[in-house]
Amino acid sequence: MLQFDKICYLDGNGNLLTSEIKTELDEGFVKKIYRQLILVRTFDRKAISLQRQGRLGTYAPFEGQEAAQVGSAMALQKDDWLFPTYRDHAATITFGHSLTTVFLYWNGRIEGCIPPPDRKIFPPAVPIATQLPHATGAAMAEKFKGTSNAAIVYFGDGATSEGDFHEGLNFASVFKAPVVFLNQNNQYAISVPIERQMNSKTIAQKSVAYDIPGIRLDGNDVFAVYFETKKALERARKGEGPTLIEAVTWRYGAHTTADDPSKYRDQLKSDFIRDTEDPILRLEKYMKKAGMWDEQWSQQLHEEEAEKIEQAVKGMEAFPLPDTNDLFDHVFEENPWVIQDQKDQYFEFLRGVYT
Ligand SMILES: Cc1ncc(C[n+]2csc(CCOP(=O)(O)OP(=O)(O)O)c2C)c(N)n1
Ligand SMILES: [Mg+2]
Repeated sequence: MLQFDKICYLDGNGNLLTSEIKTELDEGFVKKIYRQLILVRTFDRKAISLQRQGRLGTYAPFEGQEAAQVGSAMALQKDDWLFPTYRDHAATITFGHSLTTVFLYWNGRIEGCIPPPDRKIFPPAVPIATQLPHATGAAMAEKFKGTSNAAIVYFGDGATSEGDFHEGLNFASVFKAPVVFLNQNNQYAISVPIERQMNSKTIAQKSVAYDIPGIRLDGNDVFAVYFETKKALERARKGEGPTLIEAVTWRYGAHTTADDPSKYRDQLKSDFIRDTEDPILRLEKYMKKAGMWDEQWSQQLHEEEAEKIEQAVKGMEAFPLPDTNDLFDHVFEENPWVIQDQKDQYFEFLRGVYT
């Protein structure tokens, strides 16, 4: 039996389990992580609220998974690549996507896929696992060009059952591509629990087939995620090839705002995980024990981050209305007849609605 123990640096009670990282945990750095965690959680809750008010389209929440995304994205360098899924906007925001842009994406706007000019962030992959071969390809290109840039690619537990997962890992292994495969094992693929879609006991063990390092860690421990991702990226930059990281975590909410998790999950389990494992609570506990906590600072920080979110919502809502042609005109240079037919029908429908 392959054994991949779950690495944990900071437990649910805010205790540091290793002295290895102590010197790197200066107060400014810890507070920076905390601020980012609050920013993204506030974003997530606001997005759900906007969707419920009809001001945002269907939305995929990540609450519970903040440490896995923020910790790993903070380990990146400016010229690295980031390949997200539809649930990884905490990572893309941390790496530099603007909040307004991410809101625009969830309002179905193509502008929501455009990263800042100095960041290489792909649009979220909705088809499961397709982004893994893309990331491997980008990493191979960086290697062929002789740079020290790396790529990180995010994907869920369900994605590891797709062919693209295996193709991405195999190519990365063969070509020693500088890519970190960051799996967030939130233990569900929509309503399918992990034990019903794989017999493997862990996702990390899948690294063995490709002879690359596999790390299993507590994905709600932002320190473990940050420091282990950093090590993996350093290996990648030195030419030592890819790493598969399994960050074990849990999404508190629904798969998307169109889903009802009470149909397939025990809410008590979710509540228990929130009480005992939450990434933000455990960091707060650590900061209190380490003498880094200041109630007034925290209160002000919450207000500042909430204000950033409000400004971003204003930015999204001030955006000019979309052009309906955009729905049809960006896949082919010239629309094939099936798409043209759909477009004609849709415009006819709209004429009916608005006349
Ligand atoms: C190729 C493909 N098949 C099926 C779907 C429908 N689908 C959307 S999300 C999802 C579950 C993915 O689960 P996981 O990889 O664990 O990611 P999570 O949603 O938990 O973050 C599925 C099957 C899809 N988007 N793409
Ligand atoms: Mg999942």
